[in-house]
Amino acid sequence: MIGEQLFDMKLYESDIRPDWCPGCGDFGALSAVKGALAGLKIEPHNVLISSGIGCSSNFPGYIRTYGHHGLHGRPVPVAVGAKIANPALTVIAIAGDGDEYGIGFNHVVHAARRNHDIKLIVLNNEIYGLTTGQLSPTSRFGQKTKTTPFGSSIFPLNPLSSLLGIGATFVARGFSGQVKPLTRMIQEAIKHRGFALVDVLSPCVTWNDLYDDIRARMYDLDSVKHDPSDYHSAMTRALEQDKIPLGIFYRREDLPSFDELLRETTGNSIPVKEVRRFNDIERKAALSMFD
Ligand SMILES: Cc1ncc(C[n+]2csc(CCOP(=O)(O)OP(=O)(O)O)c2C)c(N)n1
Ligand code: SF4
Ligand SMILES: [Mg+2]
Repeated sequence: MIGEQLFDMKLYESDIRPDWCPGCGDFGALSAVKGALAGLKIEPHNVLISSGIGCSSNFPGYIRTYGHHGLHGRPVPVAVGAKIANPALTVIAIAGDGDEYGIGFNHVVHAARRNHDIKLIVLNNEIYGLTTGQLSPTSRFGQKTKTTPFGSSIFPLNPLSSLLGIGATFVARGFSGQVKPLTRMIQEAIKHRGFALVDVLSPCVTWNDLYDDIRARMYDLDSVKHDPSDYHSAMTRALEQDKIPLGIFYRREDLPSFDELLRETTGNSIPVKEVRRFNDIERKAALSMFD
């Protein structure tokens, strides 16, 4: 057990220093996640952070919790499996817009639809950062990138309206330049019963510096007295183009999570000790697939 007084951000300090570019938005998101866990007094060994590939997906290395730095687009299925195997864990998938809204989007859709009790934090810089500036699913119409030198002719994916459309029970958008509100938002997502998306506008200062643009157009949903239980209002706000609303767009707590239903139907979840390790024959068979 950890003493109450020790729950501060230092508890989650990793030995590894982030190698993100100075000024990268992901630093703000890292502080917010640490602050959220400390505020909720969740011990590091009770947290799993599952990531994919990209600058943002280096996240698990920079925080002292359990972590899984996996394949591009696959943070969500790993998170879903871990949560089913060990319901006591707080499971958070963290990755970039390319990872989660591109190659991994099918997993996001189905995890949200089933209301798996995992939290998805997307560090959305509207670009492929790690691979040096190619078009991502959230890049803007007309945007010049390495793969669209004459400007993109594709309209961007709107993650918030998409997730609202398929029935996600918690949808929020934060800004890594505003760590305190983002911290509170992540805490609400963690406390939520079921799947939660927190889309974090997290500028890439090297390939797509959107700090000024975001600051000029953002506003707080609380300032317009938005009611997060109002689905139609949430969708209207999510579809806004000129301004950038920040906050919790939508939340409903009356639906059971997949994990609760699983426990109801099976009598219990799979006890951790019954999750078998591969034996030698199974391991050989699995490895032979790569021969
Ligand atoms: C299966 C697969 N396809 C493509 C890549 C190459 N790749 C590595 S990172 C990346 C995009 C990263 O963009 P994003 O997810 O937005 O993360 P960011 O670097 O912007 O944080 C791509 C396409 C890969 N590693 N694996
Ligand atoms: S390339 Fe962009 S996303 Fe990657 S660390 Fe640098 S600023 Fe951040
Ligand atoms: Mg990106």
